[in-house]
Amino acid sequence: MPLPASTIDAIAQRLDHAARDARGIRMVSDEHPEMDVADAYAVQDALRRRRLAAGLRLSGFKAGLTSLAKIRQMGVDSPVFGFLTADAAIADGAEIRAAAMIHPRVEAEIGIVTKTPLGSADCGIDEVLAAIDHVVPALEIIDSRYQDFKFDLRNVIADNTSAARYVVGLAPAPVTGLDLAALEVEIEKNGEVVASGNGAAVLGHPAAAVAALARHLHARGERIAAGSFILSGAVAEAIAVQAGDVVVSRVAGLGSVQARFA
Ligand code: 0L1
Ligand code: MG
Repeated sequence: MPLPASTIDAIAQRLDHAARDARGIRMVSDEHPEMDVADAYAVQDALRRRRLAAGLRLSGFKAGLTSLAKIRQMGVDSPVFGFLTADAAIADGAEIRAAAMIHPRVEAEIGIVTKTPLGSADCGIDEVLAAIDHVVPALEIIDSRYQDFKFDLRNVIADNTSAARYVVGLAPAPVTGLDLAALEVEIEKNGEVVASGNGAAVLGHPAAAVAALARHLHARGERIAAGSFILSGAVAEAIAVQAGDVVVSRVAGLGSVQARFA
């Protein structure tokens, strides 16, 4: 039996307050062990409604758990999806207050901006590529609202897949002539390379993750609007950060993007 609407709204409020107060909370399933994945997306929808009702603007979507290693680790057969709001966008190199989050981590991603609406039951890589206006190096700052960054699939979906902030690089590039799967990425923390990856680490191709997002939204009666910003998924492991840290992602042939924590 699905969780009642009043319970869904109460859980969304709890998660929203945890993010607002930068205070880790216990997993939702501790109190609601019966919560399933459909309930969890209903909580995420309620969280989105709360934020839009508070005046925030939907700027796009994200795919998460997109590496085969993470998918296997979580024992799932599909990535997870979340929403982005415009207030969470940080200018390249601008200061990000670490204390406003609980335990932030940074992921290097390929950011995608759409030029046409996207979404169909059988959306695939070609449909995604045709809908892309430009791509750009991006960083996602994830911050689980759960204590110790510990959760399972339904809990992380309810928590909007740990979405917290994102940084969009300043050098947009047309997708024509670019092989997104072949893009090589190096991630530096405080001047030292700490991780590397490539586009293929994202479900084999970043557009495959966006296609999965488009199919997910289509199944829920929604599409990706033209002009949306999409975080396609991490190309390497997430890097834990604190005040004073600087993380740079360098994408060969595409430029770089920086997150500076204070
Ligand atoms: O964006 C991501 O891949 C993160 C998804 C949620 C899992 C996590 O917080 O590590
Ligand atoms: Mg991510």
